[in-house]
Amino acid sequence: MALNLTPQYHEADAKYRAAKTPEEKLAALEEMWRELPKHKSSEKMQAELKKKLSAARKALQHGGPKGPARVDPFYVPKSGAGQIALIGTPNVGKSAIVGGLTNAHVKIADYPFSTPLPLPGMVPYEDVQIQLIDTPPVTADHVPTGSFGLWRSADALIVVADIASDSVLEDVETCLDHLAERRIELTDGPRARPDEPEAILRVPGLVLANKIDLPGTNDNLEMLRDLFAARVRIEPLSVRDADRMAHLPGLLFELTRVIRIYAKPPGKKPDLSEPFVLPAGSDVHAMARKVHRGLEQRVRSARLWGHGVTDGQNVHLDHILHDRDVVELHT
Ligand SMILES: Nc1nc2c(ncn2[C@@H]2O[C@H](COP(=O)(O)OP(=O)(O)O)[C@@H](O)[C@H]2O)c(=O)[nH]1
Ligand SMILES: [Mg+2]
Repeated sequence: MALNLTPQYHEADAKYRAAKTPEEKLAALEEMWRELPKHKSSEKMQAELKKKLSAARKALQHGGPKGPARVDPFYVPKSGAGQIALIGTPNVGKSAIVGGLTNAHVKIADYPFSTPLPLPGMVPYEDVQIQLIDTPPVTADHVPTGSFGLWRSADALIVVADIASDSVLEDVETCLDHLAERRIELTDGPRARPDEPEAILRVPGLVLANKIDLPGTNDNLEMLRDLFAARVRIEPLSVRDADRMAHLPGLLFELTRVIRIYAKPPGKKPDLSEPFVLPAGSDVHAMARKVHRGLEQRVRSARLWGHGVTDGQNVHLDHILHDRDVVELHT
């Protein structure tokens, strides 16, 4: 039987080979483990991966054979429909955004470096939750240790800028440069999964031009757009503006590039209580695998309610699904 490794597995494998720190290695291995099909023909790979995982965990706990105990405080386990990390220079409003959308106890302060470690919160959007991570600031000549691993593993990245600041252009450039140095570019399209370690990683992302409520910021926004709009999407924001904040969860969901699919047991009503969350572009086959590992081998046909089909239409297993589709699987 073929192993049928997913593109996500190959991407995680590439990350593992490119990993420079024990934290990055472990994060990549954990991703590989999640993505590895767990069936008979992959038993050998499973065993090898388990060995590597336990070695990587030990290396982290002990800091190597002789070193002191060490846990990476920058490693944030993924949770919810997607993980989005903020990047920004000091005082741009990163913590205010996370504090405004989630229950995380962020510290919002008008002095710099008030956020020493990444702090995740969960943003509710319709029937899913999106993980949004507040982070310590970057400056032109400083990137907090550990940021790199987070930037690579996050599903999406948001550069936060203070549009009222005289240095807003340099600040955005600083963030994009730090990413570029680590071979990361923000994209309006899907996450691109390079096979070779040296390839540029394209991560869904945008710039939030925050504090648009402050006077005289429209000129800066225009300048920012003139300079950067060709490279990256720019969205104005004000944490003080309830309407703009209310639009943010939808924007975050868009960035995660996932779709929500509901399962309908044959002869019953669809289960709308909790969606299956899949990468955009997934087909019925991927849905079956998500419902139950191994089910994808047994599913023979499917009926679909939703985007671009008549209700209950029979579709092929390679039919590409859309957000909010309802699928009935037949084995
Ligand atoms: N006027 C205005 N002030 C904001 C906005 N967002 C954040 N602030 C203020 O900017 C300062 C820095 O915010 P903070 O979230 O701590 O920035 P961080 O360093 O990027 O995490 C605080 O005094 C916030 O109250 C906004 O949209 N408008
Ligand atoms: Mg902060």
